[in-house]
Amino acid sequence: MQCSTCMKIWDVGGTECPYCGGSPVQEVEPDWQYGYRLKGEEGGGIVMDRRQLLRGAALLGLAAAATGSGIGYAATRGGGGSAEAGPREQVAAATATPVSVPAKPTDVEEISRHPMDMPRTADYTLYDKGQYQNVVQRAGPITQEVHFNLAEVVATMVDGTTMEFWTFDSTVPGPMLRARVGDTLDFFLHNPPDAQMPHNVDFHAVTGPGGGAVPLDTPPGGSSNLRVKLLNPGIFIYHCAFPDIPDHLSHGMYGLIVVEPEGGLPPVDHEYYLMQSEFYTERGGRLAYSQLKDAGHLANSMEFGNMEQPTFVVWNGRPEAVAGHRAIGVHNDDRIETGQTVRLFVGNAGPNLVSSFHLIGEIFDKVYVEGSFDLVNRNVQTTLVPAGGATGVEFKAEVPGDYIAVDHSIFRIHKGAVASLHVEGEDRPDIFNPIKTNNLRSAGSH
Ligand SMILES: [Cu+2]
Repeated sequence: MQCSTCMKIWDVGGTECPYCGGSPVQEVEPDWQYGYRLKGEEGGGIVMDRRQLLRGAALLGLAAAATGSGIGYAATRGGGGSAEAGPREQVAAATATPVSVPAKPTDVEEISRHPMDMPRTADYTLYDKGQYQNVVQRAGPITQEVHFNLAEVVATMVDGTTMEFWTFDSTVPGPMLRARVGDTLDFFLHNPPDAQMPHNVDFHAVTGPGGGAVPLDTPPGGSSNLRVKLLNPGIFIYHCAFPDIPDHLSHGMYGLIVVEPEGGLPPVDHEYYLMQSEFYTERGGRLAYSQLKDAGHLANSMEFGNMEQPTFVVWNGRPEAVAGHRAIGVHNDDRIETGQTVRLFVGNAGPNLVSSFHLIGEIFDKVYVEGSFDLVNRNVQTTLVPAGGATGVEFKAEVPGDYIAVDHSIFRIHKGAVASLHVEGEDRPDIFNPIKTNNLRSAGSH
């Protein structure tokens, strides 16, 4: 059913909206492309003006450009982008526009931590105020003093749609830490006085009860300090584990800590930091993220978390965070050239879903299975990243063009799980040679 007043949808019947008490309510049914439609009416019964229609069609086009997904092809075929949009496009446009609560003013301009924003070395002795400082010449194990500042912020999830995030250092994911086995982590957690609640950190790299969570419980206005020795190498996640743990995890409180093996990791030309996670909102999981633009402020939903039906599944905090001008390899000081090697540190915070990590058009030459540097698999297409786990992958870029990293549970690209990577260089017809193509996509990669 759908409320005609607040436009929210629920599964079981009734004549009154359980959210706002409004009436009348209308019966809806699942729609193969857009999630739902008014029952039996194929878009009929939704009154729209021409401006709304065009806006909805434009949003679909944007989504297609960002994802390279089939949405765009279907929309073009059905007349999206023109004033002659068909009934399915009308439904899509209508679902993009209802606003229950207006978008809130944002506390940060960008919630996403860029994949390049990570330490290039494990040889620093201070992380503070967002900076990796005091790089040293390592002769053996070192002590790293690390300061995380907690921040509960409102930020943009998609254009016109805000959410509340709880963060380490104001981004999702939080800062990546990098040490070497045998190092000591002298960790400080600071919670500002205006915070709503306590937070902590459970480091999966830490040996000891709770991974440090309980001693790091930090109330608003407080700080805490835990000193640990890193006994095991690997790629680990960390996350807030203050009760209710699912509530804190699903607000964005996680990141990676890489503990390099003795002697360090083999050198590569480029390294990046990617982290998958889900966000659960009152809108549930019916719509594509592109249909949730201009949806106003979306409250977190424990109900949809319990049902494991995310609204968003994302790389680095929000849909399209690693695309367009924020894609990997498009920045002047970080071009990936053919012949160069790339390493991705990939975490999965969950809270619920297992990721089937795949880079379309590449084969991983090496996979550090489940984040362990001791188990290397080779020539892998797709690798599993468990919720609360991580992996590392390496590949050599041979053919220029645009590549897309996905969770190959593939409907999740509708929910935002797409990250783009660009490779430059001379064409390699000896490896990849389009003999006859039909140019169906004018915005092709190459
Ligand atoms: Cu927390």
